[in-house]
Amino acid sequence: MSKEYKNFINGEWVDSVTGETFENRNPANWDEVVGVFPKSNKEDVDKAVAGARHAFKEWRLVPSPERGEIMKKAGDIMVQRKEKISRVMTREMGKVIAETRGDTQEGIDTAYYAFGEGRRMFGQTVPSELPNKFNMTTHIPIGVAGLISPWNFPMAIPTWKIFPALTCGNTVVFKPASDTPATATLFIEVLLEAGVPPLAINIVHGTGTAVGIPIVEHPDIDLISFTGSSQVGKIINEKAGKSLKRVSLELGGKNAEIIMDDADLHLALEGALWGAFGTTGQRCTATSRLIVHEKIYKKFVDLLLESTQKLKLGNGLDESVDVGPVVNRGQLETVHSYVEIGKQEGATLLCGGEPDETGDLKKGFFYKPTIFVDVNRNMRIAREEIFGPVLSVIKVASFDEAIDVLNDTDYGLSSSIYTRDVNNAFRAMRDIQAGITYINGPTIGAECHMPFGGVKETGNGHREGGWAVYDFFSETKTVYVDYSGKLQKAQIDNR
Ligand code: UN1
Repeated sequence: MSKEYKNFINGEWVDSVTGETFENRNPANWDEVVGVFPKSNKEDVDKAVAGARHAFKEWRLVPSPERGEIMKKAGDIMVQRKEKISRVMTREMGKVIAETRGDTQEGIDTAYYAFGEGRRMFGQTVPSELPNKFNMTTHIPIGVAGLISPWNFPMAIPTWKIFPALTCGNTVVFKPASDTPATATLFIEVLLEAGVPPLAINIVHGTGTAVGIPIVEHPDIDLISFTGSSQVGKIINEKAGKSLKRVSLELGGKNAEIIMDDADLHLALEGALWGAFGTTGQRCTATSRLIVHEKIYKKFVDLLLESTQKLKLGNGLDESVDVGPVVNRGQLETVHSYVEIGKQEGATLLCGGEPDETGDLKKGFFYKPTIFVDVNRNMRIAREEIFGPVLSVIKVASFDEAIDVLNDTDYGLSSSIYTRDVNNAFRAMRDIQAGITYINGPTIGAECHMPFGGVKETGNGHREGGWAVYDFFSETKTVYVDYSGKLQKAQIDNR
């Protein structure tokens, strides 16, 4: 019997109004059902929003240091449950256990960061232009936050949204990706045990169309934070725009690593492997393009091929495995269709290029780590987000060409350059069009206390992570206190 899960709405664990359900299966072994979840719709969302709206009346008045302490407790509970959460996460989305432990750790770090922010929430005091008058800004809660998260970081990304949303005094209606509802549910259990008021946190399981869109369109939801594809992000922005909701979008990427001729090649190689094939390439920060200087191109490609062929595929619960499955059949098909496109476009397939169905692997959705060489910047495999273990290698003749190729994309999330030349490193920091640039590190590995987000079609200018996300989740209130005892007319009485 597989475990049956529920929504948490209006303070209660409940089925969906229709009683319909969906299954969540293990991508490493599709016969294994991880759990059965409520298939919800607009009516479930309405109930959740009503609960959250009600809870906001009191939660907004709880001092933010006290809210932060609840987040700290949540972090402490997650420390205790780190292994359990990580194993569930590997079972439901496939990435290897070392990485799901890292994902849970990122959630813990985000909790502890929220604890600190609860005591900061600084406003500013500013001199008034009039005598006997005092000016300041404060942060105030906004209302009900609608949070929609993806499946590739089933714990970290929900915590990036939920901890700051709650710490800032908002209440939450949360829809996790339908590929990773179990990890999300474990997180809600943690929050309730830590002391988040039950009505302040709601989880509604289901599809983007049946649950996500009603959240985005709901008149009683004040802000939306979404992580997912650029295509869906545009739809969300348009729909939310009708009611002028505040919207934070973290969308696609086509991240590149530049390897200059003066780079430490072994370091660059480790970075490329980790960036391209970690999480089976399913990160919005994944390295999907390698831009390699012609002087070291041949040597580097040989090293890359040799190391890639050593990567071990398998069930992520096996500690010796390097690369897990892709998340589901649809993703496997997308990845494979891009491989076909790459071949038709004239790129040379260096390795991989097909599913791995050896032995038990045929029970899941395993795809061999794939490298294309002789790629040029105009090919679709060099321009479109694939979200799988496919790496395109592009040869360049100079630093300037490398930067130009890197920037020649609709996206701008993460980026990386390996060089020992400090001048080029600083020019790269200035000239690369991306929200994140790593010098001598891979494109992945964001730390939770730093702003995270991108330029161009990667987002709409907001940042998650760090202090920046606390601005997104709170309203700036400007306050003037006139203690002169008389009417003072700004711009008139003082001129
Ligand atoms: C994502 O790729 O969706 O930088 C988030 C990283 C992670 C977060 C990535 N810490 O790779």
